[in-house]
This record gives sequence, C-alpha cells and structure tokens, in this order.
Amino acid sequence: MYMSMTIRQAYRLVTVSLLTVFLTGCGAGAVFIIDGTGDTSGNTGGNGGTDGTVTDGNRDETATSNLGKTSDEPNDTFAEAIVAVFDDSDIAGLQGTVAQKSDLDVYLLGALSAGDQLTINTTTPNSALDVSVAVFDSAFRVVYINDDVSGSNFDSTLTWIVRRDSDAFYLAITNSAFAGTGQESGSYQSDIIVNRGVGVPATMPQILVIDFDGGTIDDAPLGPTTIPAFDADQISDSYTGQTEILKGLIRDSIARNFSRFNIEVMTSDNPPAAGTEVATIFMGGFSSTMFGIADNVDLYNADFCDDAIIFSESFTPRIFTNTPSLEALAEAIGNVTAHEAGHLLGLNHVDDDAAIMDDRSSADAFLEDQEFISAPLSRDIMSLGTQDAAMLLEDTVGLVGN
Ligand SMILES: [Ca+2]
Ligand SMILES: [Ca+2]
Ligand SMILES: [Ca+2]
Ligand SMILES: [Ca+2]
Ligand SMILES: [Zn+2]
Repeated sequence: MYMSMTIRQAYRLVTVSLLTVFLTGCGAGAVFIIDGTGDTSGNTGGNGGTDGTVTDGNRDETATSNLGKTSDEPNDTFAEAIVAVFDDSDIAGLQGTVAQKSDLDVYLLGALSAGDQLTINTTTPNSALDVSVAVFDSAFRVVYINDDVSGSNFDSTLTWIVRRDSDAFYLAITNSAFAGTGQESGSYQSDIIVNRGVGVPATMPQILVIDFDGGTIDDAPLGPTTIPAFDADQISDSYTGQTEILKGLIRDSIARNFSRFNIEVMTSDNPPAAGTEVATIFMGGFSSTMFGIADNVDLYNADFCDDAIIFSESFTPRIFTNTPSLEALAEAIGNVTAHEAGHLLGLNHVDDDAAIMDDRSSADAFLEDQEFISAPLSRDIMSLGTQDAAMLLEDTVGLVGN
C-alpha cells in the first residue's frame, strides 16, 4: 500500500556526485544512506573460498589470560566475552566463525585510555561471510561500527582514537544485516593493534545549511535527481500559503534538536559566507519510497561537506493518522532532518520511537519531540549494546560553550 511502510532504514550505499553544490567550499562525491521503504536486497556475489569452521578465540590457541576464557562459544554477550590476548607490541590476533546468521562473537579488548588508537582489520580469507564489527565501552555503548571496507569489499576495518578512558572495551563480530544468501555465516580473522598515546582529536563544530531553493544532484541512488524548491502547498492544500512560516518552524525544530551541541543551523535564505565548509540538506520534492537520504554514516564527522536530501512532499497528511498542524508538521520534518544530519555526524540507527535515530517508527512518531538519546542499537546494525547519541555528538562536535 502506498507509503504504508513508514520505515526509515539504511540501505546499501550508492556513489553519487553533486553537480550543483550550493554556495559552499565543498567538493563533490559521496555515498548515500537511504531512509525510507524500498529495496531490501542484500549483497550479490561472494568472496569465494571454502567455508571452513574455526573455533572462536585467539589465533594462538595456546594463549591464556587470567581475565577469562580465550576461546570457544558461548560468547554472544558481553558477560561471555572471550579475552583477546595482546602481545608485548599491543597486537592481538583473533579467529572465529559466525556459525549461523546472528551469531554474535564478543571479545574483551581490555582497558584503553583517551588518546589511544585502536585499529581492527577483520577479513574472511576462507569464507564468503559478509562480516560486520562494532566496538563498545564498558557501559556497552557503541563507539565505532564498520560493516564494509568499501562498496565492493564487504570485510570490515576500523581505525579509531579512544575519546574517553574505559576499563573494558569490547569487540563484537557478526554477519552484516545486509548479507546476501550464503554470506550470513563463515569464518573470519581479526587483527587488532593498539597504539597508545596518539592523542584525542579536537572536537570540531559543524554548520548545517538547509537548502530550500532546490537544485540538481547527479547520479543519486535513483539516478540524477532534481530537487524542486521547497513549497508547503505541494505537501497539502492544508498548508497553502504557509511556505515561509513552515521554513522557519522547520529550521527551529532542527536547531532545537541540536541545541546542546556545536552545530549551527542555517538556511539558504540566510547562508554562510561563500567558501564555508558546510553540510547541506536539500529540502523539497517527493519520493514514494523514502523521506530522506544521507551521505554515508560519517563516523566522528570526518567529512564536513557531506549532504542529504529530505523529500518534504513525502510528508503528506496521508502518512499520518490525522492531518498535522503546521507546527506538528514542522516538528516531523525537523526530526527527520535531524536524523539525516545525525548520519552525517556519525550516528547509526537505534530502536526507540522517542529517539531521532530510530529506524522503525510509524510516521506519527515523527510528530512527537524526538531527541538524541541513548537507545538500543537497531537490529539492522547489531543486536547488542546501545548508542548514546548525545555522548557521540559531544565527542564529535562538542557541547555549546565548550
Ligand atoms: Ca561464533
Ligand atoms: Ca557467538
Ligand atoms: Ca560487511
Ligand atoms: Ca559529516
Ligand atoms: Zn537513517
């Protein structure tokens, strides 16, 4: 049924480049996270190789630890974690098998201090497994997630600098939620290196520009996309003549969601100086399959110039139980815009209707005051741990006044 599934979900990434980049100093080229209904197909093609089964644990099977076991299932929870044994050079080598879809293998990496750098490369030389990994702190809050090395390499890699001391970090290894048939299980190897004292990167503020003026995006996931200028009348007759008021209310809703953080929300009506590095969110037009799409989940905001699109005309009254007031509509569009901006700042999906990063709510949930809160990770990311969105935003862009 038309728009019956008001599911926001990340799908595989598609390369795009912007033909017309609004008034910024930003270059072109990106991959997109799509939030909407649509294609649920997984990966195609395997890595090849034989699908041998390897016992979970340290690659040096003689390794021992006084902290706990160093091999074998069960290891599906933080409490059951296998201890990763590091050598004198702060290197550990793991191996294991995602025995079946959703088998989680959890490893205890131990204490790390703010400024330590963690590098983890997880490969599948002997299996077709589409692996996915995440790192959690001692409070079971995710600090880094990687599914794929690239659009063509479904192994996992991460390099991350610890922002906060923790006496126990954990590594979880499982299959990608997007794994294709035959890629949901198999063996893996994981190589871990700790470089101590690299130093904590400074938090960097971000400017978001809401572009209400429309434009052309080349090679978007559905092909080249022209976004018309934002027009309240195109959402519903109920909002005819309210375009300027609605633009202001949407801007205010987005700004409220980010008010604690060093995020400045500007619009195409009051833009920053030419050449400023900004993340641009184009707002306008209709999609039958999505509310919005964002460039990649940009962990710790490595790219200040990424982009997203909000299809404002997809917020038709038909998706809601009742036709929203102008204020409630602005709240809904503002929440979904903050969600896409959250991806551009490194946030993944969670499962909680009250959370901005929720991926499975009815559209009515958008009408409420969603916030960047701590919530369980979406099962499409990893069915383990939480994401503390406020902590990650604080560690990425900083808090206002700091
Ligand atoms: Ca296993
Ligand atoms: Ca397991
Ligand atoms: Ca993967
Ligand atoms: Ca970014
Ligand atoms: Zn999303």
